[in-house]
Amino acid sequence: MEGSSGGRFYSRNPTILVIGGGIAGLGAAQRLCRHQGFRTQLLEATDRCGGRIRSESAFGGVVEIGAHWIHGPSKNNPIFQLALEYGLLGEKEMSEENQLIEVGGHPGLPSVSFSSSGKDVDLKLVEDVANLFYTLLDQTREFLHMAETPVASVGEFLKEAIHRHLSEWTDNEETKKLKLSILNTFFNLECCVSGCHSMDLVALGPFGEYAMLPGLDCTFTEGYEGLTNCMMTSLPKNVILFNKPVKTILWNGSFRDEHSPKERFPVQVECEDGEKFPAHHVIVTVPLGFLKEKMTTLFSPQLPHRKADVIRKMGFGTNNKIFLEFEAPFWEPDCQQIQVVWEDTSPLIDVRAELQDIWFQKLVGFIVLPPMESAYVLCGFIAGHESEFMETLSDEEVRSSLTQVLRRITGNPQLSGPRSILRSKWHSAPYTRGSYSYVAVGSSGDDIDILAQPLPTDSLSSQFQILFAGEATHRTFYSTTHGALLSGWREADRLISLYDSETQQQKFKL
Ligand code: 6YU
Repeated sequence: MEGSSGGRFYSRNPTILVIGGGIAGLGAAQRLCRHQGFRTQLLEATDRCGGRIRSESAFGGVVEIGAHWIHGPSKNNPIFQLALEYGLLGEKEMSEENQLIEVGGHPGLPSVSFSSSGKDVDLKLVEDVANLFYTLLDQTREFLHMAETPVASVGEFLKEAIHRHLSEWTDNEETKKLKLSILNTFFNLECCVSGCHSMDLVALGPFGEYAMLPGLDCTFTEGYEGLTNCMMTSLPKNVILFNKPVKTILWNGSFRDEHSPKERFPVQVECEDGEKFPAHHVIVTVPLGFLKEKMTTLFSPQLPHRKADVIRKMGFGTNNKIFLEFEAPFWEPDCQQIQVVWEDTSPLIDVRAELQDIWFQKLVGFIVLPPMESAYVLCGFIAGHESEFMETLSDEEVRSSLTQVLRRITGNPQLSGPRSILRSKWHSAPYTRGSYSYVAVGSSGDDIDILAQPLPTDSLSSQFQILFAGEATHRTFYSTTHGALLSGWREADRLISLYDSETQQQKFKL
């Protein structure tokens, strides 16, 4: 059957492959499977769905190895809506009150702040420093639609502003030094939020384009993966093929399927195990980290220069979690967050030292997880090259270093260290190669749109052979689960509209 939109490849029952079973891929597959006539198949490299949504049973409870919160759980957040539909949220998370809270995307203040010499840092001082930091961070939004910015990065902007403030501080020298050390922790925290090594790598102009939704960030009591599990089980049997890492996507071709020899397909996907899947359309949802590493072998012919260039330029960094399990808590019962402040550090001074000796200084602190069966668990956050270095260490090395850190900050050399640890290793994960995307210096929101553009771009008669989804392709919600889900829906809808308009045209012709 010939037709205009798919050109010589038009079929009433197109074969559509979705590559990757994260939330973007599952979202796309769900929509496509509801459309009668589409033959949809999802190829996932690993033995599970969820991707960077990954909950593990540990310490007698559930911990999140990847995504942690629903950012902005309110009516316009599709993750929140889906979680409601599947009945995965508690009373408090669903409450109107919770949905109306606006926090501007900033993490809450710590319940306690420890310095590296074992002193409690005054929480009023921490609050003042936080106010300064977030006021300056909010000022970055002013540069959104400006043709030029005074400096290239968010980091440089913040540091220049802090320099100016410094001269107005009337505190004694010791307090000034401590304030700079606290600011250093907030810089490190922002690296975790943005998923980057340094805020000097994050572009200033487009930073304000990231959009926040109202609602107090909330978690899934039974684990985030409950959501992707529900999506997965809603799909017809045999749609998902596990352990099918895609090696090459051949496009702009004319391929046959041995089961229907008369048909021709413009794309053929080849897996690592040699199996081949001809298709009319492929929705690629693999992470930007994977694209950066493999784009030259993943696509044949190679991606157009413009898209390859964007993939190279865009930012994709590492944010990891380290869970520490204790027999008894050393923190107060009402403590929710523990901040760690390294004295004698400052965002205005670059540290030059071996990662081996300082990696743990990038750890911003811990959130206290709800008590588990018979364990007390802290979840630490660490971003950047230090986080990637941490992945190369053994569990025992990490446990031992962090025991020393905890003894130092609590001023208690006898403190019992964690009895076990568990951590994420997103940089080494072969099908992820990092945590999430950011808009790096030298790139912009337009680059995100270029990444999202289907291929080929030049020929109307064979358009939409390869479509791109995944968190890094969402211009305003990149780095989040809701951005990823919306991107999967966007690409599924693109194909649905193509075939719906084609069907209309066919009807008019009759
Ligand atoms: C959020 C949060 N959160 C913490 C940590 C991480 C992330 N995020 P996927 O990777 O899921 O799926 C791709 C699949 O493809 C996968 O299954 C692969 O196996 C497969 N694949 C790859 N190659 C293949 C091949 N060759 N063949 C076949 N299959 C292949 N998001 O909303 N709340 O709390 C966090 C957090 C440690 C690692 C997060 C959070 C990010 C999300 O997890 C992530 O975006 C989505 O899950 C991605 O889904 P996907 O389907 O696209 O890919 C101004 C400004 C600042 C901007 N930042 C704001 C802060 C927001 C981020 N906050 C994060 C915080 C945490 C703690």
